[in-house]
Amino acid sequence: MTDLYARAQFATAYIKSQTSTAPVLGIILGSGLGNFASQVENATAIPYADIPHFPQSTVAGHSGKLVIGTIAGIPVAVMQGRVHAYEGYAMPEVTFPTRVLGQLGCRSLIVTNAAGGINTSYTQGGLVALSDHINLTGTNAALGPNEPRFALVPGAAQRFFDMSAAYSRTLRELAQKEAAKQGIDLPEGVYLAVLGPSYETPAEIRAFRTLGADLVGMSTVHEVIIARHMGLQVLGLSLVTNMAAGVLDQAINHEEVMEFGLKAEARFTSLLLALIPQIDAA
Ligand code: CYT
Repeated sequence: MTDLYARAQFATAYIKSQTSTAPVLGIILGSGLGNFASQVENATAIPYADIPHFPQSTVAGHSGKLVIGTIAGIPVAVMQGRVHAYEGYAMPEVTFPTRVLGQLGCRSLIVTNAAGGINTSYTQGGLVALSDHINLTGTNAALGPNEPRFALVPGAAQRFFDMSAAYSRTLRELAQKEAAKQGIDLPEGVYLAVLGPSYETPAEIRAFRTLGADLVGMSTVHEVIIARHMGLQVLGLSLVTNMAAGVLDQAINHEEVMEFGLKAEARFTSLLLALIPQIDAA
């Protein structure tokens, strides 16, 4: 079975055989944010290893389970862990789970990640709502033959597709309002993606700041490109786990990235719990 669409359908059919819940919202949890999956009620947790064609994460802190159930009564599919291009996965594999979320019935997607703060007004442990992205990974998730059957809404899944409103203004406004209500600081920012796995150099970070980037990371943009190809609405949230290279006079390490995930967990969780029913209604 080489056809991407057929593989995605096969994986989707397997998942549907494991749960009667039909998710309308997908959530991809980034490094250090995986505990949010414990918020899912009436949960069916399916290890990625059990799902046909699903890629397996090799990174510490990415546990590799699809958790389907409800949050605040809304049927959701939560990806606890994702795979990255730097692990050696090809683009269709990195974005395979996003394709499957769409086929499961999701019409909105919340993508989250751990990112380095380039904008010096950000603080470690802070949350940022993505307003846009810059893809400097040197590749594109929609490479290869176009598959119109991936369209979830009329006009989607074209060969060339619009990215001018990749991060839904409506969902961003809901996030801003809810954050303000809860007293959570939620600035907006542009996420720049690199391939990784090396962290960036200080010279790269200075260059990225000049280019208009507020955050840097190694994920998200591929999933967002594929979500937009299919016609999903996207909300992007970054957790600033560290200031990017050269901003502070110190080295960057993965343990710090994980530690700040845990510290931000309460804010992240209460923001998302309140947002989910609003996104479903939007
Ligand atoms: N931090 C991070 N660069 C960083 O500085 N989490 C990803 C990429």
